[in-house]
Amino acid sequence: MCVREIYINRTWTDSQSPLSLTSVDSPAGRTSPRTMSLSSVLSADAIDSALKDCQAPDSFNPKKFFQLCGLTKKSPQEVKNVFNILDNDASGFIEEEELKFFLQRFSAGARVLTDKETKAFLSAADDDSDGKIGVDEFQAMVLS
Ligand SMILES: [Ca+2]
Ligand SMILES: [Ca+2]
Repeated sequence: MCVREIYINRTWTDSQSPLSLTSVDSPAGRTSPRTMSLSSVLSADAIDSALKDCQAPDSFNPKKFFQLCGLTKKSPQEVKNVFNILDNDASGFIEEEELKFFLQRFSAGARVLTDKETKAFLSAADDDSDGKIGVDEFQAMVLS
């Protein structure tokens, strides 16, 4: 009796599995195959101050934002890399729907642009008036 109790006790102890603490999978939506990230082009501090400057709705100014986040000092190739990140569906253009979430590409917690801001941004960059921003239009807007 006594031996059996000890045996049972020991068996239980040996087979006790550690509490399941396996890491939770990475948050949904962050697993894009496009691994290039804005933080590899721009400094986190610069992104921060650019985002802080346009926290209030309808205060977003694309030119000022590009200056504050340091993009205006980058090479055409780096600006193109940023364009590719903003072109979330890899269509070759930044469409209005992607433009709306522009700030969230810089920081997931940022706000969406208002309709007014989105349309003003689009028309400021859209030189050929096709309703979307091509890479040349993006580069021209940022670097001119
Ligand atoms: Ca696109
Ligand atoms: Ca265009």
